[in-house]
Amino acid sequence: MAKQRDHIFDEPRAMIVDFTFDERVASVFPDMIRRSVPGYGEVIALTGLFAERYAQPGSTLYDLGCSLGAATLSMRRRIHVNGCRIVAVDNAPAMVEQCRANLEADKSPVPVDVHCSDIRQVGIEDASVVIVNFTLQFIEPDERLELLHHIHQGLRPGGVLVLSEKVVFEDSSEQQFQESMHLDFKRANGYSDLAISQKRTALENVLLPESIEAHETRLRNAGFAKVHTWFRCFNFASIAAFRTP
Ligand code: GEK
Repeated sequence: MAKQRDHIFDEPRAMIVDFTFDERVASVFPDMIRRSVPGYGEVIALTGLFAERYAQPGSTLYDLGCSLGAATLSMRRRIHVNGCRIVAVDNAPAMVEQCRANLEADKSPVPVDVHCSDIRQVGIEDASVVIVNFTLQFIEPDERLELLHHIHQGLRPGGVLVLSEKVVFEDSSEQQFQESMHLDFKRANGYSDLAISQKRTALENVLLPESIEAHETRLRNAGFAKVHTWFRCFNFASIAAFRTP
């Protein structure tokens, strides 16, 4: 896995364009996401526990918006039932290329197919576990329900969707508090105020967070009968949504 430190937004820029997942981002991604997303390491490690508990024999596990394959690797090492495979999907060629290399270096026997495509175009079939870690936030809000409905349709009864997102808070004082703790987290991880502010501008039009309540309501509207927020750290949260038998 690439081990380079993220300096992408360190130097002043005359013009800041929208954030894209290109070669430069792929080369520093593990460092970037760990220093930017509080709780990322825990969510990835615990994703493996969802696979361990909910993978059904002969089913498919999906990692939608897989980036360099961290959640896929975590699941792959903890699947103990027979006949499973993982489908990992990302639409950024640079991320997919590095993801394939990371998976090849891993010796687990569970087969993985990596697809370079939009997660809105992927067929979800015979699934027991679907992971969408920090990726729905990059899809236009009015397209999110259709995608979640499609995932629900493709899950077997008893299957689970794990949805992790950056979130916002309806109460303005809580929003201010959680956002300022996130800012402290990034500063403590060595990002300068300039780097933080330039990255925020680059993400402004592409990362569109919603509240936990909005996600939970949409998941129920998509057909998920049981919806539980199981993790939160400042303004990042993860929700488990179940297709009931
Ligand atoms: C992890 N889950 O390490 N279709 C496919 N991929 C997409 C789309 C789309 N429509 N939009 C964005 N992506 C990972 C981290 S990162 C989160 C996920 C972050 C991809 C994009 O190319 C990138 O790789 C990923 O979603 C988001 O657990 O960088 O904040």
